[in-house]
Amino acid sequence: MNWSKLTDSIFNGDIFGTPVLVKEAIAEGIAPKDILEKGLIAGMSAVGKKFKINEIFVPEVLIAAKAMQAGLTVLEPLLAESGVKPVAKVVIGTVKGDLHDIGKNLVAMMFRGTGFSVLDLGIDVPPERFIKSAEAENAPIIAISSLLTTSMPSMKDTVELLKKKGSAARIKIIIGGAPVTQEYADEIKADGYAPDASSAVDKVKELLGIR
Ligand code: B1M
Repeated sequence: MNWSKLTDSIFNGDIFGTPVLVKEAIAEGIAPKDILEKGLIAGMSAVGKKFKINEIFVPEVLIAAKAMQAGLTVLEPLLAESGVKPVAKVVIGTVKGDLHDIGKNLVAMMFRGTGFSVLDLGIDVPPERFIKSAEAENAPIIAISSLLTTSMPSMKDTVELLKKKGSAARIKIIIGGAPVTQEYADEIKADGYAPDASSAVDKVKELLGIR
């Protein structure tokens, strides 16, 4: 298998070519786990690296994520059969009072693209829902996005509500979004902050002790 063909097809956002290459790899008898890790995830990691250093921008990342999704659609039933375990589950959403979801979707795609399982609660998510969902899904991470200074206090409410729960010891909260800063995360005692989608993945891996 020529892995660079598959990673390039993700990097270039080739929505039609990626599933074809995945099907070819399956036909060659390559393990679904290898196709996922050496092809799709490697391609998306390359996208994340370029995005982080401003060599590519949001539109390219969204298109790459679509190509990744197209490849995953072919691979997903086989992965389920072969028992490839997701890295961990992330419950993600946009904070209560806030309808912005483009950045949150990008963060969710980056998590999916790097092997995490994601439960996306959508927009306008109240603190109780974040916590109940993470508890019910046994997810170790809640990822909260906010684009409005007026909706940021609901992040604080979520952190405070979690601290009152028995599940607080095993659930960590990471926050982000244009007006959010590391200082704000420290102030509200969130476990982590990330300025962009690929840093969010790095931060969650760091919090979970995953290399
Ligand atoms: Co709104 N809006 N908007 N808006 N909007 C902003 C955010 C604003 C800065 C525009 C401005 O005034 N200059 C301003 C907020 C001001 C403030 O609070 N400081 C604003 C306002 C005021 C409003 C309304 C109140 C306007 C009104 O109705 N009067 C209203 C609020 C509605 C509501 O939410 N209750 C409103 C509505 C809207 C639209 C519906 C029209 C639309 C949203 C469409 C949608 O999301 N589906 C919209 C848009 C598009 C914007 C701007 C123009 C673009 C936001 C965006 O998608 N950026 C925005 C101005 C701007 O940012 N230039 C603006 C691209 C996206 C990829 O970036 O979301 O920052 P971003 O995500 C980044 C990082 O922040 C980070 O990763 C992403 C990329 O790597 N990140 C995380 C995000 N979440 C993360 C979570 C993490 C980690 C990283 O961990 C969990």
